[in-house]
Amino acid sequence: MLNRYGWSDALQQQFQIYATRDLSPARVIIQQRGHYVLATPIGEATAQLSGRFAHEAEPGAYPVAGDWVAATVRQQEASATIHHVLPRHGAFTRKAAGRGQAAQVVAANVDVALLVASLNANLNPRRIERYLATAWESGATPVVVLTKADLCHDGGARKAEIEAIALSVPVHVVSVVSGEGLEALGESFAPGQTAALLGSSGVGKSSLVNALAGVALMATKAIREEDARGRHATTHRQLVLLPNGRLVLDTPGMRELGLWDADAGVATTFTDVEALAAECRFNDCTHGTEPGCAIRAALADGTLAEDRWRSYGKLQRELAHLARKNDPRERAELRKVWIKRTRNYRAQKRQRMEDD
Ligand SMILES: Nc1nc2c(ncn2[C@@H]2O[C@H](COP(=O)(O)OP(=O)(O)OP(=O)(O)O)[C@@H](O)[C@H]2O)c(=O)[nH]1
Ligand SMILES: [Mg+2]
Ligand SMILES: [Zn+2]
Repeated sequence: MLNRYGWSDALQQQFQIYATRDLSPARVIIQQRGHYVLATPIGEATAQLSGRFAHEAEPGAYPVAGDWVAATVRQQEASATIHHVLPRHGAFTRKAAGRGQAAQVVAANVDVALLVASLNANLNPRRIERYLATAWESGATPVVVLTKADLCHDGGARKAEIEAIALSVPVHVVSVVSGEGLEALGESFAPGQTAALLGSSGVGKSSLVNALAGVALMATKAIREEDARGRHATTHRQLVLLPNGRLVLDTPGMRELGLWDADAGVATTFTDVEALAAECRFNDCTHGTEPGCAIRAALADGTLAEDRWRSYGKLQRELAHLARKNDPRERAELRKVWIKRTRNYRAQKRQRMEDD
């Protein structure tokens, strides 16, 4: 039972310290305001925190969907009590609501982050760039999923545009209406691995879970397609075991989740350089000898500093180089570059706020 939920020898080892008592390993499959459902060795059970855990644990240590826990299970009542949370990997956190407040963990033990955006809405490459940076930072491997292909006539071009910024990250174009791309998406990670669906409300995350599961497990809600605004159909987090042996974790849309302030506008470390490049006469300007090159003009009049331009070029080359490789060490390097990039951006943003 637990093997299907991703239980492994490594987890078994971590569990040894609890195995002496009458505790069983279990995985949190539903989390909704202090109410839990666990997958346990003897089936599903509703669960509560032990009084001691609730009393002693830091808020960030409370179990979330995807967590492995040590619990006492009462078979007759199909109920359980959670006593400990096993160490996490691949955790997604929601940024603190205010100063001095702890960041909140929203999903744990995520191997793959499915970054979902709709081809129907305004597809924002900058936003996807930030999703990617956050995913790398979490320790999960990102995959980009572009949904509602049936509503978009230039899906191929959109895909190419996103592939250009996603570097080595795979980009899937899918539709739950036509079935396009669903099988490939379902097999883009291994059986026993956990993928979390992350993306704005209404992009079709729950619809994907239902299509992959082959049954309507999750409620979905129609959106006003004219402005593509979602209505927060999903309010809890749920881990679903698919018929093909993969696990997907559905989450509420990100605006509510607050993972990224998706509406606040997105930027990367080199927004100034990117804004300049957008002014070049030719879309594919290489900033070499083309006429009407805004980058060369800015370098000439000093608006753009030489060293800033050089470090931009260096980062681009670094990313392009890493993207061509695909072994784990190079992947780790790529992850570091993304993290550095995000940190720089955050530092700049802080600096700007302090300057104001
Ligand atoms: N045409 C079309 N509509 C889709 C597709 N996928 C989802 N939809 C529709 O998009 C709307 C929103 O889908 P949901 O699955 O509820 O979106 P969600 O991302 O789970 O939204 P939240 O739970 O609010 O975060 C529903 O009306 C779906 O029927 C698709 O591939 N094609
Ligand atoms: Mg949903
Ligand atoms: Zn140029």
